Amino acid sequence: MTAVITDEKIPNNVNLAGDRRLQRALEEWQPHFLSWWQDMGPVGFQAKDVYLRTAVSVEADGWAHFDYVKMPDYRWGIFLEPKQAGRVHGFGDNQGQPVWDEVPGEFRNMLRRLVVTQGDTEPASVEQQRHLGATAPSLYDLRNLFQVNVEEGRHLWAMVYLLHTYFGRDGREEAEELLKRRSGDSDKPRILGAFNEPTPHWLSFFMFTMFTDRDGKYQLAALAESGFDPLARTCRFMLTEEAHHMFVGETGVQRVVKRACELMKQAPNGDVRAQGGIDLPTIQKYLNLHFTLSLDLFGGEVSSNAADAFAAGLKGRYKEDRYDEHKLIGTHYTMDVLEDGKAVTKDIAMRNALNEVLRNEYIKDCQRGVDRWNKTIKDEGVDFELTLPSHKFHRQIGMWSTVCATPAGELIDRAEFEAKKHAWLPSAADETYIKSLMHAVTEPGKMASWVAPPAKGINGLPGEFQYVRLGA
Ligand code: BYC
Ligand code: FE
Ligand code: FE
Repeated sequence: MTAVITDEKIPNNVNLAGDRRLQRALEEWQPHFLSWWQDMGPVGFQAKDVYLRTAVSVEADGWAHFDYVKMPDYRWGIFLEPKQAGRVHGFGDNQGQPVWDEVPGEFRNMLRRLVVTQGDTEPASVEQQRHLGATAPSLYDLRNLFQVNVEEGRHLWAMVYLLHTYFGRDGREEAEELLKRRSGDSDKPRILGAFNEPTPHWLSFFMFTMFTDRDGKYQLAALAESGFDPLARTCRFMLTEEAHHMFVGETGVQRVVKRACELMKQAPNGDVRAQGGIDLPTIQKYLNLHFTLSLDLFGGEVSSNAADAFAAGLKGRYKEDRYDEHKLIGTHYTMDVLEDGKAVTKDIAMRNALNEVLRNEYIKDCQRGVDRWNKTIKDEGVDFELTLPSHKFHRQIGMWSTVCATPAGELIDRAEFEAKKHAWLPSAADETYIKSLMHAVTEPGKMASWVAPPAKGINGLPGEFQYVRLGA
């Protein structure tokens, strides 16, 4: 069966109706996307009405249209920020030259690799989260999960649009491959490490949307600076949706933290677990895990790939506008590197240090979120502080992956790390405990024992709104 592609089915601002070639490519790809969604998307709930936000245009009143939708009927659209007349390269060797509307031949492979890597994370996250619907702590949370899932689906569409429109036959092949790799599959895994890790319960979902979606924010922001204009414009629009994903994560963890504090005060001996909550030291372990998995997503500390992508004008820094200098020739970045098993501070040629520069911007943003969690703890009158572990701790990519470190960043030997790691990272027993708490709560307005209610509902609606119609 060939799907009929219309503006009504695929809301867009890329003149899809007038582009026969793109229509034909998408008519072939869309049924494959839908069968991937059925096979690998959320388990269950596909026939239920979910109160979802759909982007129907890029205008202020069009990008957040709310209504009940059955997920398979979600209108996955294609939106690019409107073109800015006269835009020039903001950085790199071509700074000041007009941006490209077509793929420059010499950088084709590098650009395709960036688009494919970005595109691969989107369906990967949907696969990682596919079983969570069965144990949602409330209808509000269930709806937020599905909102994130359909939007990650749309982000896949965004990258597939670029592949189909600008990369010819190999673009179409890559678009098919994006539906064939599987998160965690040993034969055909997703490209980046963190996207092959399981998201087995809601604490890890909240940590993932806090820390891993935030990598998305920083990577998309770096690509939003691109001199390949269609990529820049696509990523700019994706960033509008990303804000909600990080909101789900930050407020999700904040509500778990708040509940832990309430239960600590209620229990005579402060035993949160005895009352069905998640204690703060356990929350710290999951923070350590998901933050460090996400640090890996920025790549190696010293990277010629990063230097090449910057030189070519394909991937910039976070908010290039903030900087005075955009060529980065002869400048340096002072950072810790590993030499003979020791951490030493060195000046690294700036272009080669750009992964670390972006990672450090990301860390600052994570710290702002952790500060807000600590404010919640303080407001509850509890004496405890959550902290971000060092960038040297528990790394699997880059120079620190070859050594062991404490969360404070002190290098230690492997035996000591192994002996202490369950004080720092979730143990099998922690995991069993967290899973034991995961039961679906389906009555509107009710919450699971381990999480506080949200401060407000979605789109101005009350907390007890029927965000998912389970009966229908
Ligand atoms: N896992 O020069 P290096 C999101 C590989 S999240 C596995 O150090 P480079 C989202 C690398 O590929 C945002 N392999 O790093 C969030 C290379 O392999 P080859 C996703 C890794 O290339 C939540 C080798 O190691 N977007 O949107 O400068 C839900 C040496 O690489 C990893 C992007 O990532 C890893 N973690 O930087 C949904 C943007 N790291 O070529 C969605 C596009 C490195 O030697 N991607 N390697 O075989 C990029 O800009 C870059 O590919 C990376 C890596 C920043 C990821
Ligand atoms: Fe995304
Ligand atoms: Fe996201």
